[in-house]
Amino acid sequence: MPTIPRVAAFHDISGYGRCSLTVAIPILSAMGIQCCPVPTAVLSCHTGIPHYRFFDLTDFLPAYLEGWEENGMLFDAVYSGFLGSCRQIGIVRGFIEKTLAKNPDAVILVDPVLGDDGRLYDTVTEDMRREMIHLAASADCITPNITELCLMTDTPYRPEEMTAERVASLAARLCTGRTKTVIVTGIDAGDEVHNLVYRPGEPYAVAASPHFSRPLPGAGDIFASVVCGKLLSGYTPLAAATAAASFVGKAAVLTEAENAPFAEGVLFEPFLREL
Ligand code: PXL
Repeated sequence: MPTIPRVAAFHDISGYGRCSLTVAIPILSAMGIQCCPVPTAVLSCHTGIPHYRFFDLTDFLPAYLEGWEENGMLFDAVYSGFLGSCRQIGIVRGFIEKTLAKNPDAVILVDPVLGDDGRLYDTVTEDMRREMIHLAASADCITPNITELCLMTDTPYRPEEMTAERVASLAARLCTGRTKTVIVTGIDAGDEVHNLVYRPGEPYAVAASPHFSRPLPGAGDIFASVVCGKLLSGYTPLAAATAAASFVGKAAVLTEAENAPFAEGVLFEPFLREL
């Protein structure tokens, strides 16, 4: 039987808007990786779209994961994104610890989904922000956007002051615990968007995509899902970030060319076979 890497993916499922599990599953599958979802919440659409309905699944998670444990299920990676409650963040930490005890080589990727454009998402509380900082320290690689970088380092959000050096020095503060790679996404750099890869003891590097003229919800989830798949395929963090920036860039160009409404998110499906 071919070895197909297996990822436990802790994200919500939003029925409309192309984010979280509805991007992680197709992207990982297209890369030849099995994505085993752990749905953290069910939403009718993501929280950036009006009239969303949100159902937190925290109470179901312990039994869900116990069922996996009783079957002895093993994972090559744990990948988390949008989490529905503070308690849930602790549950993900517990699952990471158990996974690493069984497979010390497992890749742990935490996308610390907290907010964008300088503010927390609707469902994210101050307690969740603090817990997310703990969770991030148990990951090999984290992928905060600029807002999340500021929220996690108690830094006022002033994107105009975010030079590459400043971003790298804030990223360095997040290299605690297990974390060896911080990829800061969505840095506005004029006609490009930069994603800065920081690893302690190495010069920082940048993976660029074209600049988008409007917010693209879900772009961070698409980016992190490609990074996850590429890290599992043996790419270096910079090569993984470069592949992710290129994929998001192509999808963003199409989204703008089609003038797709905000609620559609990023039109990525036509590019899946290129992964
Ligand atoms: O794209 C991040 C994300 C994921 N899941 C949900 C969200 C958001 C951002 O708004 O609302 C439910």
